[in-house]
Amino acid sequence: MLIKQAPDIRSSEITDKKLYVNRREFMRSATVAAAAAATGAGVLAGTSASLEAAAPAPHGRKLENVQKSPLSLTDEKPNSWDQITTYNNFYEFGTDKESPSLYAKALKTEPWKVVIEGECAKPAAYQLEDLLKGVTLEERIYRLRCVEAWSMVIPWVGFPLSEVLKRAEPTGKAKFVQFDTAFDPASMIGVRQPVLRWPYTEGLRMDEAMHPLAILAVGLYGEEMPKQDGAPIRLIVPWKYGFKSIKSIVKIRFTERQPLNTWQEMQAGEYGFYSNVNPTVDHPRWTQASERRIGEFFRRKTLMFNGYADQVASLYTGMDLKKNY
Ligand SMILES: Nc1nc2c(c(=O)[nH]1)N[C@H]1C(S)=C(S)[C@@H](COP(=O)(O)O)O[C@H]1N2
Ligand SMILES: [Mo]
Repeated sequence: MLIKQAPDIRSSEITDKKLYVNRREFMRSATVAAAAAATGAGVLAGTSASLEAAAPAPHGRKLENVQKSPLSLTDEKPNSWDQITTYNNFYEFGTDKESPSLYAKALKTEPWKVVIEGECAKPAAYQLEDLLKGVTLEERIYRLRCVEAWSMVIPWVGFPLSEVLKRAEPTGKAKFVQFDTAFDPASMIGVRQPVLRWPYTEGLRMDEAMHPLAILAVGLYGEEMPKQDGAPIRLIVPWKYGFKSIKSIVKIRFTERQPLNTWQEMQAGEYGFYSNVNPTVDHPRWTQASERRIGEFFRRKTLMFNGYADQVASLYTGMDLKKNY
């Protein structure tokens, strides 16, 4: 990745950056900027993990037979393993970005059961291995845009959510799908406080859930999912704000009525059910027109539906996206 040469960085920009970057990350990039100034180098390969996309490395178990997908981004460089696994939102393990990487280790992910229930002909309680039988794992390199206005590019490994949903044979009454995260106060230090209503719950409309871009992810960078990123199985809906992409799923439920997702229940004026990435609808407390890509110095423009408009805009024809935020 190219690092902007130190002489081009105005001190006002550095001050601005301090306001929105967490302290640890600022210190890291400030160190690199200083090193660049000292050596006169514009590119410092390998100087800092936060600035170099790490090649797949043996952090966990390698996933076998992962296929490339034509639905992956090809023109944006993925964030590094280090960035993706140390800057997380996973409130079950604390509300700051570093806590999940420190505390999610306590989560016991084997064995793992996923219950599929509600409006379907074939409800079942699957062991994870059985749920994954017959699915082809694909690498899906997607943008992830948090409602807090930061973003990353992440090489997930997963498979279409639709495959699991179809297997359950949803009935005509199944209009929505609800997802629940595990709730285990013994291993999740965050759930001992009523920060959110637990278990963390999310939902999608049926046609959104069936869309080919919506995946269940079990890994990243070709390896099994790190716990802080939602092991052993999580949802990824790349055109919606990150909080829709619920982690460590234990239940999938077909419903007739729209589920009440956790963040909407917390603060309905700020977080809706749809939560499509939309640069024209600001969060009441900050702009959504731009975002900070983790590892980059300057903000970039946020794209409608997080850049996936060609694929998903038709799901919302006729809807007022300012009302249905
Ligand atoms: N169960 C659960 N899922 C969750 C969250 C959470 O706190 N709990 N945070 C969400 C938010 S706000 C974001 S931005 C993404 C972050 O995913 P990442 O940490 O793997 O980048 O996870 C989402 N899924
Ligand atoms: Mo988020």
